[in-house]
Amino acid sequence: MIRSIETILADVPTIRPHKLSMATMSIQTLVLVRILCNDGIEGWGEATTIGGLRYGEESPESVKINIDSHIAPQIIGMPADQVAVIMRRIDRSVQGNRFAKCAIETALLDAQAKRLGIPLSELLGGRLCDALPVAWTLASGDTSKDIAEAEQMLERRRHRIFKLKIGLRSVQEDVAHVLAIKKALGDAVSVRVDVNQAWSELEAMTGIAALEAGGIDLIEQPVKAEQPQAMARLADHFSVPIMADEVLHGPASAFELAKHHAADVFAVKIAQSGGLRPAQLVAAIAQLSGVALYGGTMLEGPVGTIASAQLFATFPELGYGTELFGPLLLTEDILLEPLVYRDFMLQLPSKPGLGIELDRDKLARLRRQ
Ligand code: MUC
Ligand code: MG
Repeated sequence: MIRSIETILADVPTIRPHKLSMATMSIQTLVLVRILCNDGIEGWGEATTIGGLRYGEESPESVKINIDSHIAPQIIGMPADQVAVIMRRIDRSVQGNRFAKCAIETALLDAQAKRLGIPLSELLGGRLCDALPVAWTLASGDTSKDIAEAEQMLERRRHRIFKLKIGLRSVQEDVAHVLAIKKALGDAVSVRVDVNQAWSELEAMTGIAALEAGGIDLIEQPVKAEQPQAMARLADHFSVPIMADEVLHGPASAFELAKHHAADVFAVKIAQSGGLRPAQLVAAIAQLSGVALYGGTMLEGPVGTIASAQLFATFPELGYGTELFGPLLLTEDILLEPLVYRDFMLQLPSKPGLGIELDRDKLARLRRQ
């Protein structure tokens, strides 16, 4: 039986300002959900987002109040091992709130996998690999700082895929910034861009043409999420792959995007999808329609990061790797044993459930009162 559900907000400073087209982050607010069951088993989930309400339509505070007021009261007392029944009850009575649903579902699946003594990936169909490639996002806003940061990552064998955040400056300035970084890093690394919806379709035509000619490997969400037809035209026009991110809100939108071939690649995010099982459907739709996959992040801490990894490790194809670096952007780790990043890959734990253990003292210190 579910005994209690607690939603915790913890503000953790980032290692440097992280500049996106819609927000500059200097703090990340981790949104953590802890579900305690009558058999003593505890499950953890995460609903962290980016920039308050600047990125998505759920804020850390709205997730907390909606779980505390509308979701927890409905499911406390339900049999904790009936995860599908619990999630159906929530889906029938709560519109939207995909991040909140993801955190609850993750916590329930973590508890259930611990109960069964298996890693979460086994509950999700079975692990196909033990480590996942991880990209790093260069977003200091300064070309030479970004190059130095990338060189350091290469030297430490932590990342060899780099995603550049652009869209704040003019198209010409952004293109110059990206191509300078690509030139400095050379052909052995993959350089990609995330425009975070900042371009008009015309700007995208100019910008992508220059980036494609300069050897950039992937263009993420160049235009507004409300313009999937423009995405489709861009995907049709260019040979450099176009990736859907903000436009992708779970299985129904994945189906629409795939039907109209509005993207060559999907950035699958568990919270944007509404949970691990919906994200699994997004991946299935992609696979069936010939869309490639990328494991996305909302810059979650270790709970959401490893939950995502447990799912992505079950994908038969993950052509563009992942960007599961969220914990590395934070100045504080909330795990007793930090996640292992080695040889450009995030290593999956083999312990039951998510396979991690939270540092309760650390969390008690960081959590909002
Ligand atoms: C996004 O839009 O992809 C992922 C990496 C990063 O730096 O920001 C996020 C969100
Ligand atoms: Mg993105």
